[in-house]
This record gives sequence, C-alpha cells and structure tokens, in this order.
Amino acid sequence: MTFLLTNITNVYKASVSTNKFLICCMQSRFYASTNFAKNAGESPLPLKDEVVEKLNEQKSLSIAVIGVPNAGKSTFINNLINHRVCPTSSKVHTTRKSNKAIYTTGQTQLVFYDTPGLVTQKEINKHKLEKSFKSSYRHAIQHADMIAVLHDVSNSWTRKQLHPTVIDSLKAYPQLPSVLILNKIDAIKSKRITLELIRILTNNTLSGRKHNKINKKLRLDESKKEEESLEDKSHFEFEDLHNSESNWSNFSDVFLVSSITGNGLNKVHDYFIEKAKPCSWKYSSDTFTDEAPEDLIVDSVKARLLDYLPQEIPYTLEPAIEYYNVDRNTIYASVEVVCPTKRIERLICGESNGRLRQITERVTSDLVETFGKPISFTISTRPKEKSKEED
Ligand SMILES: Nc1nc2c(ncn2[C@@H]2O[C@H](COP(=O)(O)OP(=O)(O)O)[C@@H](O)[C@H]2O)c(=O)[nH]1
Ligand SMILES: [Mg+2]
Repeated sequence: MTFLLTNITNVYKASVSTNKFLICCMQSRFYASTNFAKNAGESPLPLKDEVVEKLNEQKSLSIAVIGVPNAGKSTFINNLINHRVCPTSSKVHTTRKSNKAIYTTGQTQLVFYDTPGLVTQKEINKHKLEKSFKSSYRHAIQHADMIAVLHDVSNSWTRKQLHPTVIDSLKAYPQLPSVLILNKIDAIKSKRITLELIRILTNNTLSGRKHNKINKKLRLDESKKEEESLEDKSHFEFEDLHNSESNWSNFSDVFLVSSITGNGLNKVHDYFIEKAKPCSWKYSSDTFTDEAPEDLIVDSVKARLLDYLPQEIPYTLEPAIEYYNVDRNTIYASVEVVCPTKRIERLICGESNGRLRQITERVTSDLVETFGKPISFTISTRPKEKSKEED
C-alpha cells in the first residue's frame, strides 16, 4: 500500500557552467494514492452478474471544448473537474493536438477534448504551427457527443462575434448538440452587457421554458434602454450584429461562467452529468488523461515558458524530455530546453538563474497538481549552436 507524504518541501540545486544551466526542484504535497482506497476495503471480488450490472449502469459523455486561443478552455476544464490536467498559459499556446481530460464521478464518465485554439492561417504561419493543428481540432469534434463553445467575453473587440471557424464547425456537425459558455464574466461589470451578448451570439433565439428567466431579464432591460444615458455604448455596438452570419441560432443552452473564480461551473458540471447517456466507460475510473506523462510534462514546460518569456521567444524554443522515471511513488523527470542562441539561453536563465528557477518551481507545482505525486524535476538549457559544433 502506498501512502502519504505530509509536508511540502522545496529543494533547489543550481549548477552553473559556461553553457549549461540546471535547476532542480523537488516538491511534494499531501496526497493519497488511489491504491490506498483500492486496497483499504479488501472486499471480495464482485460476482459476474454484479459486474455486468455495474457496467450497465455506466454513463458517459464526450465534450469537445472549442474556442479561440486564450478563451480559457484549459482553465475551464481543469476547474470544472477540479484537476489540473490541461496545461494553461496567459499567452497563445502552441499545443498541436487535442488533449483529453477524463473525469469520472459516481456512474458517469465525462471525456473533455481540450482542442488547440482556433487560429487563422496568418497565426499558423506566424507561430510556425503544423498543418496537423487544424486536423486534430476536427478529430476532437468528430469523436464528441456535444460541442461546448467557450467564448471569452472579457475582450470587447471580439466578444460580439463567434470566430468564423467556430461557426464553420457548428455548421459542419449540425447533428451534435452545442452549448455556449460565456467565460471570464468576472471581467464584465454590467449584467446588461452579458445579456445583450447572449442575445447577439445566439441570434436572438433564446426561447422556450429553459430561457424564460433570461428572456424576462432581456425584456426588462429593453424597456430600460431608453431611459439610460449614453455612458455605455454597448447597445449601439450590438445593434448591427443581430441575425449576423457570425453567430449561431442552435445552441441548446447558454451558461455564464468565470473559470478562474469557479463561478457558474457547478451548473455546467451538473448539466454535463445530466446529459450523459448510458454507455460503458472508455477509461478506467482512475484515468485522467490519455496523454503520456512525458508529453504532459513537456506541454507544461511549454506553457510556462510562454508565461515567463517576452514576445515570440518561447515559440523558438524546443523543450524535450530528457529523463522520466517513477520510483517509490515519486516522479523523477528532467526537460532540456534547446535555445536558438546563447543570448536567448541567458535570457531564459535570467540573472543568477533566477528566471529559470521561477519557471522550474512553477512547472513543478503544476505537475504536483496534475499527477498527485511528489516530483523531483529539473530543467536544463543548451544553445543550439553548441550541439552543431559538437556534431
Ligand atoms: N479573468 C479571467 N481570466 C481567465 C478566465 N479563464 C481563463 N482565464 C485566463 O485566460 C488565460 C488563458 O487561459 P487558458 O485556459 O490557457 O486558455 P486556452 O488557450 O483557451 O486553453 C489564462 O491567463 C487564464 O488564467 C476567467 O474566467 N476569468
Ligand atoms: Mg489551452
């Protein structure tokens, strides 16, 4: 039986040589291994009929979460299932594939496809993204039972229209039910703006019992409109967009959430559970991702490099796993970041390796949350030219 480490420890080792920097970080958190729960009861094996019955009770639902980069898709999934499975960053990701986050509660298994953000051809060129970027996005939708469009309402330039690729995807899979999730509502002060947005983005199709409350509120606001001053121009911005081709009339439901504060997430969680259909699970109940741990680690490093480095630099870096092993329930891993030049390497490391230390700490703490295990983790850097010389 594996169990318990009750303290938090941080140990840093920094070795500095002319062109190789290494930061090592060890962290552990209070956690319980799933083996503990499994072994604790020592209950006898269930009879065959009981097993069949249990399988019959199983329900599942796959949800493709789509939206522009930085809409908050990964944060939404992580906080909805209360487990950091998807790496997050404040900058546009370069994740090329759809990651799956698997969540099992009671008899229900939800499978979320965290799709790479939709991008324009210009962005694909700019960040040198591969062609597979687009196809992995399509793959996710093809395998889903439902589409959840995550829309960032904090950006006043883009919030009034759904991204054209979102509309195209919804049109391409009309048989799939879709929901609209307005994210980052913490950034909107006026409720009226939110309600107008719902109306615009759904082409004014909020009707029926489910939306009565919202409709009533919208009607009330309509009557208030004239009385209000011009301080908030949002009505006028919105006028032209009614029935626009850039919005969607067939959303089954609309949710308002703040993925970062957790506001509204419970409702979406319960909704997905309710929509799950009888179907045997694709994954065992303790699986939370189908991604290899090595890939998850590299993706987490990529995401945090974006947070800590300026402009385009993180996109030029090539992190790769150097070492991965699990020993006595502790993960030992190291990632090497190949830098295009020595100058960029110095930039990543920062003065006295301070920046590299910060990045390592941050990734380590992300990984502890992801794996639920203590981890000894290092990041090393080397300039690309060096390897050429050596070769
Ligand atoms: N204010 C606010 N920020 C959010 C919210 N959800 C996500 N973010 C931030 O938006 C950025 C992008 O989030 P991420 O989940 O990586 O977006 P993705 O590219 O769509 O997966 C991060 O800096 C998040 O902290 C939210 O509800 N409110
Ligand atoms: Mg993401």
